[in-house]
Parts: sequence; structure tokens; C-alpha cells
Amino acid sequence: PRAAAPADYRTHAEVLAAVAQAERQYPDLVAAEVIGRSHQGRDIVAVKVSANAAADEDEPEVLLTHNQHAREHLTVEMALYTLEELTSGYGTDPEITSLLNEREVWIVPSVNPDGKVYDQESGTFRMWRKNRQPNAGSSAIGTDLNRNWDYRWGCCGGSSGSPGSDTYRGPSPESGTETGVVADFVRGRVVGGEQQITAHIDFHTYGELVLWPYGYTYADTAAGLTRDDADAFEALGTALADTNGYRPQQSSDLYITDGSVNDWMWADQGIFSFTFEMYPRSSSGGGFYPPGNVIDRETSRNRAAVLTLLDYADCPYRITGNEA
Ligand code: 0X9
Ligand code: CA
Ligand code: ZN
Repeated sequence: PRAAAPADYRTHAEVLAAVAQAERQYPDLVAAEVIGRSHQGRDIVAVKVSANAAADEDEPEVLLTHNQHAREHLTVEMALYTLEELTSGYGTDPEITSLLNEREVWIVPSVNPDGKVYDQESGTFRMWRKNRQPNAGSSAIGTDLNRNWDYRWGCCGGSSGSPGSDTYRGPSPESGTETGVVADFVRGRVVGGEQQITAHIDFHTYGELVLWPYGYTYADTAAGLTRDDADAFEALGTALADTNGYRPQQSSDLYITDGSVNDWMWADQGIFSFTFEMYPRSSSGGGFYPPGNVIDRETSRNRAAVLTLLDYADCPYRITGNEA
């Protein structure tokens, strides 16, 4: 297909407007909060979708994060698709109705709004990946947020120490403003000593993959990741991939990363955390910039995967029968 134009994807301002519109239209189902601000001061929003959204009910919570990487605009469309699908389906679709009665969903449409604006809003895409935070002692801008999380940060050759690199890990874990905002939000979901979020997807492009921890090692089991855990990740990841036709694999089978979000979510917070690499499968499909006419197809392609994860969020081990 042809490549996209910047206008094929919604802008940061349009994302905020869509969230505000959903809140107005569905006040019982949608409650958005600003969880922090980006390095340049833009709002980072978490949209809670659940029946009786204003109340913190004791229900399993699922987190969906999008757009850690600036140029992965399709992932922001994925967030708005999920918001639209869940809200319009409540009271009309029995599966969505029962899931929203029993789960609380947090959607963060853009973890990296500064990067998104920089990539999209000059008139031509810039192929930008990182955030837009300056680096001391260097003219190079930006940290790769997905190498900046605080679990085995920089341990294993899966990131760069050079500010000019696209996989620059930053000077210290959570040095990236936006990493810290999302990590603080997740830590804030520990209620009564228990992390409420049980399952998470971080949306990326591209490759059509479902990935799970660890990324820092090729080993299938390691500290904090037992055989039962690994079996549950594989079974659940495979079930998700069965719905969208993506390839399921441990993330290190793609390549080693350290300081990535999935490793921190699992090892530090005990959250069943996946990365989805959305459309296209390869660069011939438009790479990071597929045309706007694939957005509906490629976001709705993940409908069943998202609903399946919501379903298993009460006990992800349920999928293996090892309800550890
Ligand atoms: O490199 C990344 O951060 C992700 N791919 S992307 O092309 N969207 O940048 C993949 C992260 C998944 N983790 C591992 N492969 N270990
Ligand atoms: Ca709750
Ligand atoms: Zn990415």
C-alpha cells in the first residue's frame, strides 16, 4: 500500500477531544484522569472504562498502554477504537456488558505525546521514536522509553548508552518523564497492598506479534518467572494470537531488550504484560506509516484479543489450569 499522510491519523489534540467526548456521552462508563505531564508539559491521560466508572470497585483491572514510541500512530488509533467499542457496546453487546460490569479497564492512548506531536505535526512524518527530552552533555534529543523501565535496566546489551541512539536507555531508570508518570500510576494501583492491575498490553507497531517476558534474557524461566508463570504467558499469548493472526513468542526471541515495559510490569508488579506489534507484518505494508484506509481493519482485528484478556484478568493462570 501507499504510505500514510500525517492527516491520516488523529493528532494529540484530537485524541484529547475524543476522550472528552466519550466522558460527556458516557458519564457512567468513562472517567478520564490526567496522570501526569510529559517532559514538554502535555497531558498524559488514563481513561477508565467500567460500569460505575467513578467508583473504585474491587474488580480486576486491565491496563492498555499505547504510543511509547512516537511514530507508532496506529497504536493511538487502537486506543480510541477500544474506547469506542467498549462504550458503544455496553448495554448492547452481552460480552462487553458483562466484562465492563466485572472489570475496570485503563486506557492510556498516548504515553509519549511530545514524540507524537513532533513526528506528526510538521507536515511530514519524521520517523521519530523516542521522547523529546534533552540529554545533558549531548545535542542529541530523546530517551527510548521502552528501554528506561526499572527492572534490570541496561543489564544485557538490549539498549544503548549513547544519547544519539534510537534505543538510548537514558541516564537512569525512569529518567524519562513519561516512564515515571506511567510507573507511578501503576504503583498507585496497589490498593491494600495488592496490585489491582492483573493484565496489560503495550501496543506497538509493527510486525504482527504477541510478545511476553522476559526480554532481557533468552531463558524461558528466570528470577521471578517460574515454569508455571512461563506456561501461563505462553498459553495466554497463544490464545490472544489465535484471535488476530499474529505470531506469539517470548519477546527475547525477537531480540534482547533491557529496561522494557513488560519485564518491569511482570517482575516488579506481577502484571501479566504483553507487547502487541500491530500491522503491518513487514515494511512492505507501509512500515510505521500504513495508509489511513487500513486503520479500521487493523484496530478491529484486535477486538477479540482485548476482550479475551479482559476475561482472563480475574486469574490469568486459569488458562493453563495451574491456578497458582
Ligand atoms: O524494540 C521495542 O521496543 C519493540 N519493538 S518496536 O519496533 N515497536 O520498537 C519490541 C519490544 C519487545 N521486547 C523485546 N523484543 N525484547
Ligand atoms: Ca478496583
Ligand atoms: Zn514500538
